[in-house]
Amino acid sequence: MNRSELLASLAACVGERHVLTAPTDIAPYAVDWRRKYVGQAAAVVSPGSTAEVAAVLQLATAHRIPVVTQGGNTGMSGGATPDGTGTQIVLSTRRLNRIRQTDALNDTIEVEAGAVLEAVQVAASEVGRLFPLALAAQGSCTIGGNLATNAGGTAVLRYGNARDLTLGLEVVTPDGRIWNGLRGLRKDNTGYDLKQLYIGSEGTLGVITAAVLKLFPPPAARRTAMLTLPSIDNAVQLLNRVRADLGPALTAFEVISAACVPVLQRHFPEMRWPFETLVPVVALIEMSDHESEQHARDTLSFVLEQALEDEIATDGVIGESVAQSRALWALREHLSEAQAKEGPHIKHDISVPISRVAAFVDAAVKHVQLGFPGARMAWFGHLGDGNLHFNVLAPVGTDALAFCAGQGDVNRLVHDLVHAHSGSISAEHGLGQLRRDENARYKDGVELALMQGLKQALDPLGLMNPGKVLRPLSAG
Ligand code: FAD
Ligand code: 2HG
Ligand code: ZN
Repeated sequence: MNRSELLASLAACVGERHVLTAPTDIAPYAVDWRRKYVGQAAAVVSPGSTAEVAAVLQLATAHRIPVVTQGGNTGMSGGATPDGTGTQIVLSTRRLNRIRQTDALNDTIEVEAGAVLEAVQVAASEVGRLFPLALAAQGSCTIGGNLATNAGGTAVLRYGNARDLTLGLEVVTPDGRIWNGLRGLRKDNTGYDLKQLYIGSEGTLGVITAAVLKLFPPPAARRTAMLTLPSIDNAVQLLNRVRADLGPALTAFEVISAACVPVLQRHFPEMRWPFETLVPVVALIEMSDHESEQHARDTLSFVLEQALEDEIATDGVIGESVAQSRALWALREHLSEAQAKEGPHIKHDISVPISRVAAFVDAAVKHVQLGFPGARMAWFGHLGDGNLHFNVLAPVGTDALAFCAGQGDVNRLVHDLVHAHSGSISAEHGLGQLRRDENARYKDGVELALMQGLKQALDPLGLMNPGKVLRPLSAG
């Protein structure tokens, strides 16, 4: 099939205006959010229904056309970017964005894969419920992308990651069959739990077209506090203490290292950093209270006072209003964008057992400093989940691109330490193309072989997002 036949056949599946073919129209779909990967695509196709997704995949299978599924294109691992051959098609889920139904009594919502996360949060709140998945990209990332990457974010500590929030899925298989697994059940032991395979599969096994997600009662009040700490060890101690004091009311425990602050201030000067002096670590704590605003405030004030009294923390502020709390969160949520504006840098999305976080950070800081003098370790992240973004920025005033040419050496140093601390080299962003080969270095051989077996069973022609997560079998 030549290109014009392909385009005509795709148009027959979804309608001509939902097939993009001009290079300028395709370009935004062929580059990732970080602008690290730039590919090419034969076309971008946007189905408007599950049946249309099935028709596109039947066509792709019949003519052996590789398909890269894309949601909001906010992924951090290059998973949604086509390769450079120009032979792959991008299947965009943007038009599959309906909220199909909410069932407040069952605490569930059924949504299509292209629904933007924030729209799902709003739909849940309209029926008096909370959909707790929360991340800084929530205004553009989609539920399909969230599930395909098993996204984490800032509320995992209390509510779990995307996997924990999913009860049912609808998936189109590579050969175009529709699996309706849209069950809203909390108990269902009728065989293999197939949805778990698709969650976190990064578009390599099939296209997720819809999901049934869990909802929760919204809290009566939310309060946020920011505390300054002399070390990461103190942050871990504080986490341990607030977990005991707040129990399930603790909904987020994030940390920000000192090197992040000047970068944030440089690129978002309008944001007010609440502390005069730069300290090694700042913790951002959020509690959700099911009693009242006053109860939330009193509880968090008590936690803060105790931490100061026992010299775990050195200073702290409490968001006195919703607006103040939002302002504290905004500082955390803009770190990623600030680092992107600072220039190319080397990302690590690691997790280690919480009991080993302090030892890991101390060792990583020491070794990177020794190996790459002047490099800025602007780490931050979800301490409550043992997940840090140990990002390494070029020394101030140096050529960032040249620095990033040494990414492999920095990755190796950091990831070897992660491995030595029994951790994971991809806690929440997925492997995509960024961490595929690095993962093969650390993953158990049997586990990798089982993963290859699953890929072969579910996508025998290797058409779904080839080259992401696993090396294509033919590549050895
Ligand atoms: P895309 O980028 O479009 O795709 C991501 C992967 O999923 C690709 O492999 C793609 O092929 C696959 N995919 C997409 N849709 C489907 C589908 N329907 N069926 C099958 N496969 C599909 N991530 C976190 O986990 N936690 C964070 O806190 C976080 N914060 C972020 C902050 C910022 C500022 C940014 C830019 C990103 C952040 N991310 C975070 C990363 C990103 O937002 C998440 O990975 C998100 O889940 C991706 O959703 P998306 O719709 O943009 O997916
Ligand atoms: C976050 O926690 C995201 O803000 C992005 O996962 C992390 O930019 C990063 O490295
Ligand atoms: Zn994160």
